[in-house]
Amino acid sequence: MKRYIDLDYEPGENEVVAKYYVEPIKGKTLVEVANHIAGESSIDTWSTITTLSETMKDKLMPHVFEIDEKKKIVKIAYHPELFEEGNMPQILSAIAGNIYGMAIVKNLRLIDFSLPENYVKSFPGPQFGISGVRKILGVEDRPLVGTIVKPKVGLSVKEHTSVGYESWAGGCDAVKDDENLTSQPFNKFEQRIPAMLEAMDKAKEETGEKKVYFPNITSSYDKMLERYDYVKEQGGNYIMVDILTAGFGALSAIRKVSKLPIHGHRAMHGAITRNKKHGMSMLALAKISRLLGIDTLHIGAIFGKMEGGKSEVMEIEHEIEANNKRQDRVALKQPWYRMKKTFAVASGGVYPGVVPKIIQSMGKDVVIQAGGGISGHKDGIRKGATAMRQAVDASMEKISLNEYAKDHKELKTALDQWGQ
Ligand code: CAP
Ligand code: MG
Repeated sequence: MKRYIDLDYEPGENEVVAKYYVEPIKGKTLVEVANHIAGESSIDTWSTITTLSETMKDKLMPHVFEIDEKKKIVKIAYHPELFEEGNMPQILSAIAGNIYGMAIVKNLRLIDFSLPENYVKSFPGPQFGISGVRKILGVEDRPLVGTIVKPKVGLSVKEHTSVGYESWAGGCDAVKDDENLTSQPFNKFEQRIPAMLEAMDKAKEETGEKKVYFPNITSSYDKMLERYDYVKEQGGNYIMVDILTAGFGALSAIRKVSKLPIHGHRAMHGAITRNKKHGMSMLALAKISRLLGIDTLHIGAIFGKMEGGKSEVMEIEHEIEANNKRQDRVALKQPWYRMKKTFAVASGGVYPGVVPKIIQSMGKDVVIQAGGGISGHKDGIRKGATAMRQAVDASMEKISLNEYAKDHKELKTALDQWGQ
């Protein structure tokens, strides 16, 4: 019996809506599988069960209200009481849980979802958001420029600090640890933080600019808490979490405690997002990140070394910067009520030559991050950072990079080195 299929059903304002790409295994129809997905993600199991009263069944049953056989798209509306407010792990265990492993499913991808007002409001969202981060840096009218200390791991605290200092002094607004650097024998967290903050202060004084440092606190929750406290105590102004490897529960807890902005690194997202027929879209992960309170989030650089096409990245950016307008939730346009906006981070294989293209696609509300594209500059890290800032300045002034490079030699060197 296809109990949950109801193509005339119109989801209510208070329901959770999920959109999936569904490929049944051979011998099963899309309708059949959609019905099972709806049941397994909510009130049902494989056998006929009688424990749930008819009243509760009728109340909580999911509704498959759209099936596109050609595109293999299925939309399901879920009763709000199936979920717990403020509990992202629970929501995901339902709409992105067991269903991936069902034997009758060949491929399944959560493309998008939309939450009703009470659920959106049960999540904190970013504490600072685009405007708050801009305020900390006193930069309103251009993209922010950041770097990742390279190599990812292997540098001593002294070497790490020197890369940080040179990058800030050369023009970076933000310097961050890499995703796999936390506290290793050659570079201990407790030693790195005060050294980096001292270097940041020095660069601040010398340049007259404000600066931020994203120390990677990723670990088990208790350890992250300790590390957050330590960063705060040392006078730090940001923290960074690898949001997927650390887990959404831990991230939620850190967001509750933190008085500092949170940089969200998406390491491991490729395992979930990359296969376009399976897993979850980056769009869905980005929405989750905004709800959970990420201030700056990696979403792809379009022109860099990592996979991620232009339309996809732009759609994600649009969503994490979307405002409070009421939109059509059935069409999966999430109204964000008063939730602050997440700053998009373009990163991965970025260098000065691609900066104008990034700004053209993503606008000025973007953090442009270059690791190798700064540290690899022929004339050193400081010049590398300067070249990146020059590329941003040229773009904002709408001057071509070649033109600007005529009297900005750091940029000239970078263009000769890596092209455009
Ligand atoms: C970039 C980076 C970032 C990636 C992550 C790296 O370094 O530090 O972690 O950008 O990918 O380790 O690759 P480079 P994404 O600038 O030297 O490439 O931004 O797509 O999440
Ligand atoms: Mg990295």
